[in-house]
Amino acid sequence: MKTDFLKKLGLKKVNNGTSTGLKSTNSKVLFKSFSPVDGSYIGSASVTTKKEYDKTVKTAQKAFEKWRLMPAPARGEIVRQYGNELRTHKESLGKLVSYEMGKSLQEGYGEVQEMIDICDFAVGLSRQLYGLSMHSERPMHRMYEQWHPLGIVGIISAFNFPVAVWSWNAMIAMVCGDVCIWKPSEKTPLSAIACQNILQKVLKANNVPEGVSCIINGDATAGQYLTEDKRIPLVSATGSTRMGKAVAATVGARLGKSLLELGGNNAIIVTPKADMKLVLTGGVFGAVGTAGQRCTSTRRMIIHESIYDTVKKKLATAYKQIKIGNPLDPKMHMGPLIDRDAVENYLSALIKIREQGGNFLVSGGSIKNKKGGCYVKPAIAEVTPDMDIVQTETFAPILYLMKYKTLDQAIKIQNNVPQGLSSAIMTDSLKEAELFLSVAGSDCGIANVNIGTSGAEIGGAFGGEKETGGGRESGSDSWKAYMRRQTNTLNYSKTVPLAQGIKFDL
Ligand code: UN1
Repeated sequence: MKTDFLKKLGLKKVNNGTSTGLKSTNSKVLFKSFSPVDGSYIGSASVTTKKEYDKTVKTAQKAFEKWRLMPAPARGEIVRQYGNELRTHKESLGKLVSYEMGKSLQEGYGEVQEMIDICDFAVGLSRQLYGLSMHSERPMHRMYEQWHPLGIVGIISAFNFPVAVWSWNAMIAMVCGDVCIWKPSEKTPLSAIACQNILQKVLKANNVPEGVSCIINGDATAGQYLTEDKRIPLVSATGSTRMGKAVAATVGARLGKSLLELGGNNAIIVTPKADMKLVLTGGVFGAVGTAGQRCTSTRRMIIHESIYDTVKKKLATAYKQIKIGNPLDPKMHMGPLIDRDAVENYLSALIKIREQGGNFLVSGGSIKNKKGGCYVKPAIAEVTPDMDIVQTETFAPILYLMKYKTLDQAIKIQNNVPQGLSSAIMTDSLKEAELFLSVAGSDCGIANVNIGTSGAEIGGAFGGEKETGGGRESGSDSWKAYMRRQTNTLNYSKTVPLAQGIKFDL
C-alpha cells in the first residue's frame, strides 16, 4: 500500500501526540496504529504523561488569555484559513482517515468535507454570536445578555469519525473564544495528529499562541485527566453510552459541564406509502455505510406487514450487490471493522441473535481470507421488538427487521429503546410524516422523512436524547454550549430603584 499521503501530512513513524504535535518527544511509552485495511503498521504516537498533560493545560490557559481578547471575527479569520488548508489537504487527509479507520475512500473524503463545511459555518457564526436585549422593568435601565467564552474545552472523540466530530466541536469553540485540548481515540491517533499539524501551521503563520489547539494521546487515562480536571469547564465526549456515563459522573461531581454524543439505535419505519427506491438506498447505506460503525447507522427497520415480504426480498437482493474490500478502492462499498475486538463483538452478537430466536435473512459472518483480518459480511436478521439484543447497539453492520400493523405501534417500537439519536420514516403520506414528526412521534434528536438515519448535515444541531446523552453539537445554536451567558443590567438614572417594587430608603 503506497502511503505517500503520510509525508504530505507531516507524519513520521513516531509522532508526538502531546501539545502541538510538531515537537519531537521524550516519552518512552508509545502506542502503535495499525491499519484495519491490511493490518500494516502505520506509525506510533506517544502516550501523554500526567506531567505533560499539566504542561499542556498551562499552555492552553496562557493561550486563552490572548485568544479570548481577539475579536470573534478575527478568530473566524483563523478558522477560515484552516478551512482553506483542509481544502488543499483533502485528498491526503481523506486517504489517511480511510486507511487508519477503514471507512470507504468516499466517506474519508466526506469526513474532511464535513470539516471544511463546519469551518465555513463557524466563520459566519463568528459575526453572529448574538445575545438578546430585554426591556427592564425599571426606568432608565438597560438589560441585555452577552456570551463569553468558557475557557478550555476538552474534546474526547471516537474512532469512527476520527476528524470530523473533533472539528464540529473545535471550530465552533474556537470562534467562541475557547481553546481546546483534544483526546482522540487511541485507535486513530495519526488522523488526529495530522489535523493538529495543519492547524498549528495556520496558528503559527498568524502569530496565534499554539495552545489554542492542543492534543493529548492515550487510552481512558488520558480522557480521565480531562474529566477530573477543574480547569476544564466543558468536556465534550463522543463514544459509547458506557463511556459517556463515566464522563458525566466525573465531570458532574465537580459541577463541570459535559456535552455528550453517545450511542444510537436508529430505526427506519417503512409504511405502505413508501417509495421503495428511497427505502433501499437510504436503508442499505444507513446499515452498511462505514460498516455499521456510525452512531447514526440504521440498526432497525420497522416495516408494515402488508409490504414486509416485498421489502425483505428487495433487501436480500440489494445485499448481494455489496462489494466488501479495501476501502481505498473506489469500487468497494464497505471496508473492514476497526479491529479484531470489533469483529469478536459482531460475531458474538450474531450468536445472541440466534439464541434469542432471530432468523437470518442474510447470514453475515467474518471474512477470513482478506488481509488485516477485520472484514465481515453485513447481516440482516428478522426479529421481534421484545428481544434483548434489539435494545443494544452493536457497532457493526447488523440490520434487524420487524413487522408492524399500525403507525402508532411502529412509533412505539421505534421509541421503545434506551437510545434516542436518529430516526426516519419512509412515506409519501403527509399525514404519516407529520404524525412521525409530532410530539406523539419520534422521541429522537434527529427525525427524518424519506432519507435514512445517517448522513446528517453540519448545519443542524446534532445529537440525541435518553442514553444518547442529550448534547447538541455542530450547527444551529449549538454554539451556546461552548459559552457562558451573562445577564447585564445597566442603570443610567440618578437613583437606585429596586426590582419587584421593593423600597429601601436610607
Ligand atoms: C457519529 O457517528 O458519531 O450523520 C457521527 C452522520 C454523520 C456524523 C456521524 N454526519 O452520519
